[in-house]
Amino acid sequence: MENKKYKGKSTEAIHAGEALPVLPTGAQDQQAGKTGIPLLPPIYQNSTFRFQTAEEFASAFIDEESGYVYTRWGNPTQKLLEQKLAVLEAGESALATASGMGAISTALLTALADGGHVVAMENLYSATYNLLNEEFPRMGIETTFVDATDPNKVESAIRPDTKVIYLESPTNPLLKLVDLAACAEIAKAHNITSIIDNTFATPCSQQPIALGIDVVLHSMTKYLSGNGAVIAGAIVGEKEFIVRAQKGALRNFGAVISPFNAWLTLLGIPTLPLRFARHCENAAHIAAFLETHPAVAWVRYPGLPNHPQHDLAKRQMNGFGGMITMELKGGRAAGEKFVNQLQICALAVSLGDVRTLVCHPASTTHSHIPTEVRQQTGITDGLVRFSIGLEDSEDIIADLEQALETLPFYSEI
Ligand code: LCS
Repeated sequence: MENKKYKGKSTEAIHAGEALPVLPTGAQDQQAGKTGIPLLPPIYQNSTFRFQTAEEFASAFIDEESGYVYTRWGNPTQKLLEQKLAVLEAGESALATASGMGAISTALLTALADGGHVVAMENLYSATYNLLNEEFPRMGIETTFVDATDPNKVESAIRPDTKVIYLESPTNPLLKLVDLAACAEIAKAHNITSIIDNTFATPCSQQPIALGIDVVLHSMTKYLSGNGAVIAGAIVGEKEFIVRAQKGALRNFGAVISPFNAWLTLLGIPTLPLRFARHCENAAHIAAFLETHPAVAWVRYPGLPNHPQHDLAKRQMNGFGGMITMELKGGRAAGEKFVNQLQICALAVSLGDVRTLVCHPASTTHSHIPTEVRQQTGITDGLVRFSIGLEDSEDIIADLEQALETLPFYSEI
């Protein structure tokens, strides 16, 4: 493990994993005695690998560490990304996957290989909720959803057959936090695998494995790649778990990352610490602006002292992230009108992009859910979610201000 090799996250993000031996540039070049290896790791955009002899071929099947066989089983570009991820998340090993959902399903299928019950945070990312609420029950796997902001509620929901505690912190889109050290301790006491989706925080803000969590997941579609160009995911954990995930659920269900997407993600990670710091700085300015605006009912940002878990955020997070949620006073009509007026901020799902992205869940991602159900889970009609980008914050604030000023009730407040 390279975990303790570098003092800072930026050096890690740039150099970690790159000690991986680079495959020869080509037989002719080797024969010609040419020196020099690419500074930017090359992309191995191939599906299969050839061997010189039957013996070499056979031994690669027996001992997979001895060679690459087929890209669904492993590829040098994937491998380099995985080594970097393990270092960034202070884990033993990592696995890159085709998407965040590929990481989530692969990790859960691995931890629940013999069936069992899941205790999960309520208000998870919607597709994760659907996976646990709709897909897994068909395989005999039940989930109890609890308000994991209270670790006691997590412990109370544990049954004799519970195999997984599944968490997100901060949650999407309500930015609730979970005390990771407390939940990890509960999981250990009951011999249960603890899993957290660390997409919103990134390893720059929190390293759950250092707090005792077993498995960390990412949608690398978001901050890790940061370029808005890929769909990708990651699992980080103990080598034993990662090997089981790779040889089992990943290989057989097939949510394997393509070499090209692995390479594009490798291009993004070196700037993650710089980008994340700027996301945090911009979000802090914008949250402070929104908080004082008369058209806004409330603002939820872990860095604001009025966040119900601000003390936990200060203790657990090193940077409060780029996501902000707010409630407009005028409900759904205000939400729709507001987003229609925006000029710099883009109306789009996803997050972690260099551009500021805005989403009004009631009219888009959550429109299929009946109003009462949405209200119960906190997805209210005037809720707007921001993924604050890397533009100059005064430009984003000016865009938000002009859009807020067009709301019909603005002058009445
Ligand atoms: N986990 C979290 C916390 C997410 O926000 C998402 C996607 C995923 C996992 C799934 O990752 P994917 O498979 O898309 O790479 N979140 C999205 C969102 O909030 N809007 O669009 C996608």
